[in-house]
Amino acid sequence: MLALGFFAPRFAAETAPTVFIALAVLTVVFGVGVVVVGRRRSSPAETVEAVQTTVETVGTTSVRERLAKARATMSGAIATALTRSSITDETWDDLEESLLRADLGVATTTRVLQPLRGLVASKKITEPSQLVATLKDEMRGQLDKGPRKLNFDDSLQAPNIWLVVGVNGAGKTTTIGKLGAQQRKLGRSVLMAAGDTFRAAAGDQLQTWAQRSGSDFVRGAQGGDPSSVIFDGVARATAKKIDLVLADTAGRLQNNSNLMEELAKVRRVADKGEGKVTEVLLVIDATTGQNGLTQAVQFSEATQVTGVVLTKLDGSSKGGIVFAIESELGIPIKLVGLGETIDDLVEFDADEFVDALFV
Ligand SMILES: Nc1nc2c(ncn2[C@@H]2O[C@H](COP(=O)(O)OP(=O)(O)O)[C@@H](O)[C@H]2O)c(=O)[nH]1
Ligand SMILES: [Mg+2]
Repeated sequence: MLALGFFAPRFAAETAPTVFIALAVLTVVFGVGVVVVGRRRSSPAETVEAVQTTVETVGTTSVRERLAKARATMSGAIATALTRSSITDETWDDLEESLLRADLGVATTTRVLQPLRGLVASKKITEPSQLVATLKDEMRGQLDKGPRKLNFDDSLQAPNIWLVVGVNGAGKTTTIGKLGAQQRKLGRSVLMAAGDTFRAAAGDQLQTWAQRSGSDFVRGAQGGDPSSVIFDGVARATAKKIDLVLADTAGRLQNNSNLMEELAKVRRVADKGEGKVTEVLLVIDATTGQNGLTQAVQFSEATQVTGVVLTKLDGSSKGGIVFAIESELGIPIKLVGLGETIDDLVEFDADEFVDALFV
């Protein structure tokens, strides 16, 4: 202790200038570093992108950001593939692993990799970077089943009806809420029909969305016949010359009757009145994985699905199910849910989706 007390002041006096100089050097180096990084951030190309962002691509940027989780999953293994100096068995393992992790499923994974194996075997592709670029093209090619625009028949002298189906908790009611608010912004009048009579809370939830967006609202008794709620909704919309009926449905039923039979009936009854069903949207939770394909087949048989809404992509590292749904079933993915607010429902953009999955 004593020795320390004796040496410390001397040590400080002798080393102080050195420490000072070292600190000064550090400050300068760090300062230059900050300036360099700052400059890099505002390089010309990126400035242009930033300007465009404020004009048109606000949605795009946020979609990219919010797809970060999906991207992170794929890009790990793909980055590893890119670090290899040549295309080896491990490269194929890396790619396969990343595609399966993103939930493309075995069939789709095999299908997108098959042509690439041919190109590598015939030496048309020799570099890992070429391989990844071609994989990206191949994946884009699986997603060309447009049109993705929502069907709205302007010439109809009666309400357009958009039926929303899907399993419990997939995000049907939330999607109707967002969709209704967006359609109201487009200037269309909207009526929301609470065809999920399974829980009273489902009707309340939809009513809140209807009030928020300035939409009309129709509900029935709890446990009542969903078809009659939709029928009443269409009748009311016709009488009030409302443009669009958004029909919510249940993902499970009160009794043991078959959900698919019930939905088929809802669809028939909806078409029976004055209005016309111009869109049947199947809502699929992105975290569902390959089971989403089975759901798509079943719901499609019952209601002739015209488009898929993939929800919860903000919290999922999956979403690869969209490839199987489009390429195997030919049903276009029309919308993507990226959160719980009105602005969190965006049009599906295949190129952007594939881009987001890569580094
Ligand atoms: N993070 C996130 N949550 C969502 C999304 N869509 C729906 N949800 C949530 O998922 C839950 C179930 O949604 P709901 O609309 O009630 O499902 P429904 O049973 O199919 O009608 C709710 O907590 C919603 O807020 C989305 O795109 N992202
Ligand atoms: Mg619901």
